[in-house]
Parts: sequence; C-alpha cells; structure tokens
Amino acid sequence: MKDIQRFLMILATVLLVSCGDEKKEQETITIGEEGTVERSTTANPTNTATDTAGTAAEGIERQDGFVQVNLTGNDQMQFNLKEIRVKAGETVRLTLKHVGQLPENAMGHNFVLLQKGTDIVDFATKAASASGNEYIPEDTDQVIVHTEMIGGGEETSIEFTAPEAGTYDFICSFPGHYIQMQGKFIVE
Ligand SMILES: [Cu+2]
Repeated sequence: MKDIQRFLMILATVLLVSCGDEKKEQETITIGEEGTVERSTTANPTNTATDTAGTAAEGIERQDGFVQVNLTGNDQMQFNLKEIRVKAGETVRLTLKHVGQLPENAMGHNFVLLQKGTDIVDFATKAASASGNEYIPEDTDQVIVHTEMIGGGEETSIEFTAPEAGTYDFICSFPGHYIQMQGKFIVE
C-alpha cells in the first residue's frame, strides 16, 4: 500500500497547458518523493524571441500603412536598437535621432542599410575614406538606403520600401563606429 502511494506521488506530474490567443504557457508541476512541489514555467518558444530580445519591438511602431522605426545614436557610439524587424514590401519610416551632444565631425552618426552579404569591414574601410560624401562611398552598389550624417541634438528621417525577405546589416559609417554601431535589419 505504501509503495503504491509513493508510486502515485512520484508519477503525479501535472501538465497544465493553457492556450490563449496571444499567449501559450506550459506549467509543469512535479510532486517529488517528500511531497515537495517544483514548478517550472516555460514560455512558448514562439514568444521567446520577442520576450528575451526585449529590443525586438522597442523603437518600432506600426501605424496605418507604414512602420515607424525610432533609432537613436549617442555620444558613446551606441545605437538603441540591435535589431529592426519589418515585413517585406512594407513602407518604413526611419528616424535617426542623435541624443548626444558632440558635433558631427567628432561623433557623427548615420544609418546605412547594406545589401545582403556585404562585408561590413570592407565596406566601412571604403566609407572611412569618403569624408567628402558623408562617409558614403560614391560609386557603391552595396547601400540600399542611408540617412544623412548628423551630430548631437539633430534628427533626420528617411522613408523607403522594405526589401525582399532576409537578414541585412545596418551600420553607422562614421570612421570606426561600425564596430559598435551595427545591427540586424530583418525583413520577414
Ligand atoms: Cu556613428
């Protein structure tokens, strides 16, 4: 009799699956030998990406017919977004705001969206010598779109159509900045 009780207790693993429209959560309750209850909650894998990244939806607002991307750059050579997700063919309005104070010639920032497969280091090296053209190589076919270069306190916007699905890189092409100022532009 005692053995049966123990057997049942060990086997008393309750699996609760609650399904909502937006959220799926799996809660596992395991009752151990000494009656201890262990709970573990596992978020649905499909939600994990946005939950853990935290930045996925940050800075991005969907409005009627377009997606507004709010990108900032600071005096510490940092973009606020490491990842920007949009949908193919969607109209993207990207606003780059320089939230620092240093002038353009010392801490200029821009947003440069590169063609798929572009070698970032190679591109950035060419860009660094294009000081007369806001650090965009004049004859390049590797840039899909870019903003102007701005300094502290300034803001600039561009509008473009999201390219075909895939993962693209974006950088700031001010000399040396791409090392820290780069991210993924993901088109779904
Ligand atoms: Cu920069």
